[in-house]
Amino acid sequence: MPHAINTSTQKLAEQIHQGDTRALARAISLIENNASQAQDILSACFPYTGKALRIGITGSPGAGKSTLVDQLARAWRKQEQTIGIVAVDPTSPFTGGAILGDRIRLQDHSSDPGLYVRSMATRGALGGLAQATADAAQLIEASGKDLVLIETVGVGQDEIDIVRLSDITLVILVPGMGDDVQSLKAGIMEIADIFVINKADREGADRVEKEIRAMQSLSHSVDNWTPPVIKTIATTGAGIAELISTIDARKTWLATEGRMEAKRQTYWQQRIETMVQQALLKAARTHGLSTEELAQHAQRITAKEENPYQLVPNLVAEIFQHRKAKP
Ligand SMILES: Nc1nc2c(ncn2[C@@H]2O[C@H](COP(=O)(O)OP(=O)(O)OP(=O)(O)O)[C@@H](O)[C@H]2O)c(=O)[nH]1
Ligand SMILES: [Mg+2]
Repeated sequence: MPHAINTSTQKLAEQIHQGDTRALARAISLIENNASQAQDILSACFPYTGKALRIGITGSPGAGKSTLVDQLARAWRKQEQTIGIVAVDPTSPFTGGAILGDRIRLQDHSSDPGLYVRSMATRGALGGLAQATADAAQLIEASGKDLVLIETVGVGQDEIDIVRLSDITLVILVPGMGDDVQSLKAGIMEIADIFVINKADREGADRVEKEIRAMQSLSHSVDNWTPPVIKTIATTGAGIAELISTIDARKTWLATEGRMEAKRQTYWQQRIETMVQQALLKAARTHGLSTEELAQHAQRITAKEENPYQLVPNLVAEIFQHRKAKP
């Protein structure tokens, strides 16, 4: 049985829904810190979510993602669209000080209530950074933003997981810098709905485009959509208008034949599975999986005094017995 959500949590959710930025920031911090109210806040906010378009922006460190996001946000603000931006893992080992860059740009917009910017860098949250980001995006949606942009450095599994929660994914490439299409991970290439060649002011943009086209000619398009290739210069804003109309086209494409629903359904199916795993793990922690007890089990298992293949089914059985016993 779901338990009742306490009034202060309910109130926080209402404040978020009414667009209270401080309440939103506080709630995201609670999620990052894995606070006990986190699940209840998400639960209370859930009815207010599902209307925003989520756009993932991924690409190598320094590709110009933040500059591009900034340009997109400015353009959309002019169209009266409200926006939430989540910048994930700006503390990349490659660029180090980028978090400061995000903060500086954040201040640019701080007087605009239609724009909310947040950095996520905590890996301590239950389920890791990908889940904390997904949860933060949920809360931003609940605050009524039309668009949620998620910037992430596309290097690891975490980042790929983050991208999965987007409705539309932009993969940012740049000429030169050894950022050849072939050297990019296949996973990242497959998730692109739109390719952006940023820093098109540099030599080699045409070559990158040719490489993408060559790669695309080898694979057949899914559902009549071959990811378009857009060239941008994020520092000047060149190509941003074309990028926006391409995003609109993709949005229209998603809106037909139930594609958006199908995509979100796939996402939730995976997400529920992860959530169940975590809930079980959490229950197991109260049934002999505390760090100390784990160490004791490990010691006994190493000494052949205990069998891990019996221990685990027993632990799982205990969890379910406990669940059933509860009124
Ligand atoms: N020449 C040129 N420089 C650019 C362009 N876009 C961004 N830059 C510069 O590239 C650098 C990195 O830009 P960011 O927007 O911080 O890149 P990022 O991908 O967000 O970087 P990380 O978040 O650290 O991975 C900055 O100095 C930008 O001014 C562009 O189109 N042309
Ligand atoms: Mg950045």
